[in-house]
Amino acid sequence: MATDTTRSNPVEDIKTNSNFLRGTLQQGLTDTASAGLSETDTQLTKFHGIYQQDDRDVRDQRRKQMLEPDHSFMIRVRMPGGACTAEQWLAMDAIANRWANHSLRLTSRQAFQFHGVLKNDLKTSIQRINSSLLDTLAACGDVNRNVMCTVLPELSAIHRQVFDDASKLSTHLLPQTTAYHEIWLDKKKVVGSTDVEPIYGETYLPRKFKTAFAIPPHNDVDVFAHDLGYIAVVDDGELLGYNISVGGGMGATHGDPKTYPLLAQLLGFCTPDQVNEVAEAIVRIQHEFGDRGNRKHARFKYTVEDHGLDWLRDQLESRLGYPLESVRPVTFSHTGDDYGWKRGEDGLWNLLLFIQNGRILDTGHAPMLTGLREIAKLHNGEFRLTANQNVVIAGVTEQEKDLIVATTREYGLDAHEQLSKARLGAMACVAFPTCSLAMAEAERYLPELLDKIEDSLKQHGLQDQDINIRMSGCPNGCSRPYLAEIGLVGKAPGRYQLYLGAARDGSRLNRLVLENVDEQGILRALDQALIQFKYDRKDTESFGDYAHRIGSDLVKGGM
Ligand code: SRM
Ligand code: SF4
Repeated sequence: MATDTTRSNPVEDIKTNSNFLRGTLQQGLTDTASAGLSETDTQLTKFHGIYQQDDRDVRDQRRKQMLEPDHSFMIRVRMPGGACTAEQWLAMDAIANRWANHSLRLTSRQAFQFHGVLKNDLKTSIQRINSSLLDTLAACGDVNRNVMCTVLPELSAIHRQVFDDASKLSTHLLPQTTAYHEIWLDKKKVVGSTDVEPIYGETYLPRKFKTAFAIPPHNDVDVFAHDLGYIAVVDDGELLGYNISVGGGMGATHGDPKTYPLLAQLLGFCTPDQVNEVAEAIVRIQHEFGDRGNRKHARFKYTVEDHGLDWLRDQLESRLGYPLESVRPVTFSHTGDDYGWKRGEDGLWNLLLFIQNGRILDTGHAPMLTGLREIAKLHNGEFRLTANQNVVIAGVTEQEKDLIVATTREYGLDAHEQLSKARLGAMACVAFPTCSLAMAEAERYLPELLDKIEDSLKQHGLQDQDINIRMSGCPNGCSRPYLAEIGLVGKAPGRYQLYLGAARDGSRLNRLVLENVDEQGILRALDQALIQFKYDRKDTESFGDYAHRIGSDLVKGGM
């Protein structure tokens, strides 16, 4: 598809005319006639980490009653590498209870999300986030988003360096406009000062841009799903630098063959001190050459695909003024999280806990929100949110350990000790009722579907198999379903596209094998695939590799 670098889509105009992301937000926030904001301002709030949403469960009913949608807002906190202190955890918990829907949502990009915040409470919530020394700037919008970093705790020294590089890059690529501080934090603009966006300019990027840092052999961040990836190259305990990967992305649109998920490709190698300049040059290339005419073709993955890897390397090297070194050999072994206790080289302990679909709330049998609050009160280290919607209680001392174990038991936070591998490895996006783009359920439905898949696994003696299952409520792929051994992508209420066969190390996408299937169809197809897998697989072949080898024949007879 031809790339249009002229500015012709409406969001480009909104950005250009926004006075560096101000729009009419100040006025909109005080307008009591509506619980929402103007259409234009809802595009701009994204750059401030805020999405306007409405309760999809009551949308039709309200429309019939001639009422405006039941508006509220989602706030996403930017936290590089998903790290926060215990004190910050307590601050987030307080916001969730006071101004949001009494839940904290851990995202697939290591961030907190609050849902159900009313317009009137937005400013106070953002101020509280900032007074805890976290913020929401650039958590969404056409900019570099929250920079991800593996939570890998065992190699504490390397982790610290890589995490440091990720944090510095996050700061380096932040927007410079003072709009955020004026609107949310009541900071006065210095008289006579003008905004400068040295990297982004007034049009920012053509589309969102995502960066991740991984330390092999763990690929817990799904590095190849990112626009830009840094893959640590470590030799004899020393961080030599990073292999650079470019052009990954998950999003697609049903029925539009010009949109598709793509895995990132390896471009070259850079040293740790070159990380920021490499990223800045790549962002500038995307700024210049990304498609501003068509938002469905505006992600960096299409820029790379349209122009080619050699073109990109030439562009990059001419901006850097030096050639990139060649990619170094490294291998990944797996995606997903490793649960339980791990001791770091620094002698401190780290406990990775399972949070189903990232949703932390108090339920009768598991008052997890309260439990994690209690842990935050007694814990002196930090928390790290994982890229798989889970949490690590990090930097636990030997003395603290027993009390933390007892607290996890008391509040039902020890589920990783009992649940099936399939459930522990599963992930669903938010979808209904808050996501405006959801076509089918995901977070609210996957646990129930997993009960049935677990039955099938048990029936075939496969209950100990580690098969990775991800569900998204639409083809945008927020749970990275195209990188799952079993991927389910919402098509319509109760209906999904079934994908099979991704590699367990995150290096191969799965393939569409069945379209528009309901629960019965999914279970029948999986049951049939699992039986064949049981009898036909080679040695220790994973389900993903087996499904990839057999292809769509695996599910044909079951339909
Ligand atoms: Fe996402 C849009 C939720 C990770 C691809 N995503 C949305 C919105 C904001 C819907 C909207 O635009 O109105 C969803 C809000 C739902 C809600 O109610 O909270 C949403 N995305 C999420 C989260 C919360 C899913 C989750 O359950 O954890 C993740 C938040 C991450 C964060 O902290 O920043 C989330 N989204 C992802 C990922 C995974 C990743 O980045 O590793 C992807 C696929 C990777 C990629 O970007 O290619 C992803 N989200 C999208 C897309 C498709 C983009 C595209 O290239 O086509 C959209 C729609 C869009 O941008 O137009 C989208
Ligand atoms: Fe919403 Fe679709 Fe993302 Fe799920 S995949 S959160 S339904 S945009």
